[in-house]
Amino acid sequence: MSVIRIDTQPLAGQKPGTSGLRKTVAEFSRPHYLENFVQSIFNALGDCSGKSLVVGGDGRYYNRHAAQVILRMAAANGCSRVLVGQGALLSTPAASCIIRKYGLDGGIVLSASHNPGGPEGDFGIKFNGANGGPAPESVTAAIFAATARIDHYLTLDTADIDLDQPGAVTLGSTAIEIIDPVADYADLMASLFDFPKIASLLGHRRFHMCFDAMHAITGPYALEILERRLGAAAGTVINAVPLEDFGGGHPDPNLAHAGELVARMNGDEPLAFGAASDGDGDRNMVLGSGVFINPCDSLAILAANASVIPAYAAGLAGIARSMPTSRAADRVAAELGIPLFETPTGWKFFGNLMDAGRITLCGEESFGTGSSHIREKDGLWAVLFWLNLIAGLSKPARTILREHWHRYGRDYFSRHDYEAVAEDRATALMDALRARLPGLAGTCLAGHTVAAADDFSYTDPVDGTVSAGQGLRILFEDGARIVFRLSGTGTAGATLRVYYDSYQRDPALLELAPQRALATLFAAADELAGITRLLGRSQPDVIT
Ligand code: G16
Repeated sequence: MSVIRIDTQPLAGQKPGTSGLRKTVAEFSRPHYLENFVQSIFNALGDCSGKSLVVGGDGRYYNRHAAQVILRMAAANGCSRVLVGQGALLSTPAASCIIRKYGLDGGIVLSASHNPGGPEGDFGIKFNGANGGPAPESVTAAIFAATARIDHYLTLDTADIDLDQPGAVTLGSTAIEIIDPVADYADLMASLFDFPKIASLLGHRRFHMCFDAMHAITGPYALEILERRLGAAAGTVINAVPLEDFGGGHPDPNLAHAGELVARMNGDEPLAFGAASDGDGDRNMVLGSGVFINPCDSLAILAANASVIPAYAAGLAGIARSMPTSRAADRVAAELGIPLFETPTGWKFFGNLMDAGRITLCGEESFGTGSSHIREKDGLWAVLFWLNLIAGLSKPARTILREHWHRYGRDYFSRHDYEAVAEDRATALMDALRARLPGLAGTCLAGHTVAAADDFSYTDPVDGTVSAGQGLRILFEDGARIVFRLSGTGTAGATLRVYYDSYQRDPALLELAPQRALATLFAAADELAGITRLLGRSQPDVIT
């Protein structure tokens, strides 16, 4: 088995986005495309000799092939040890857990998250560092720079190895360990939450719940934790077998795509609690009986009640949320007397704050919630947190939600996505709006007067890195807000995201449908940015 050097040249379209490189399978299948990017990761890391990594992914089409390619290239580049999940499977949170638990130098995670899979679907690859978190912008910039210089990659002249049996093999002089992808993560969850209390809730004859794994990676994790360790009834976890095309579904845990879960929540025997996770297991959606718990509210509620959970009973250091996420968590942080950090969209911005001990909990409107137990957002962790709260407070999820609104007021929130828009049109809309920001204060739009408007810029309080151009914010005198951003995770054209939130304290107005409560802001956004006129779209493609 010898190291071979393959000549190549830079390929277009290898700039990492919000969360690694996410492209269609067709793009990844182009000659040298995957190999160029993987070698660029190794080149950006510098000398790889002696380095240890974890590799695994969400099980989508191309996952197994990519894992084999990466193992050969890791060996050829001199890595000394690579842990790989059995079947090349690993959820994103489990990868983060394993990097931290075994003190590895990093990991390569294969996933396009909630994007559809299969030969016609998407694939993705992201690098996580030694803290277990997504590579910060300095590292993704170095990887991108390496993709522009690459002239060869290294691999081994050897066949695929059997990834379906746990055990150890050597590849060249690299030790490859094929590990149980679930055990370490399940042990970590057991150390954070009151498992006996959750088990007694799940064993209660009147508490029925459903977890929809959407034929994605969390199936094996949810079966082990919810059904085997916590004793939930068999069948609590649905769509539990990871499939390469997610069973033809869209593994995005929202009300539109988790249709089977929604039907069960509203079925003949309505459930008390429902939850779903996404392709790679880092997102979560939680539902109470008759209520959808918005991710922005979920972060605020977890923070407000964290003292119920063993791992967080000693208190929270601080909370962080991405800028477009509603300000519900800010109200909790203020009451707790702890700092609240507003970061750009992207989990990578939370890592420094956690490493420096500045925050314990963080979350995003995009169905991501997490804590410093790892450095990724964590879908099942959020579900267990909610179950521990329901058990610890002896209240159903819907009551916990309503009591929170009555105590803190409600931050109505919605996001409207315009997908697969021509890139030049989306850019023109954003450029025109950006140019108008300095003169907007005082303007009245659909009954809301603009107080301030800016293009969000973040200075990392730990290392001083400045990330500019992170979203256009329109702040109104009445406390409402509209944010415009272009997504960094789409694979077709551009996706315009428009985020809306407004604050309501009147107890009589806490139960409105968000689309109704925010309707005048939708009109204001169209009047201001000309969405209908410039994009030719009268309705968003997705509303969350
Ligand atoms: C990724 C990032 C998140 C981000 C989301 C949406 O999540 O990890 O931090 O909020 O994309 O990003 P954008 O608005 O740029 O599309 P995931 O679950 O897709 O990996």
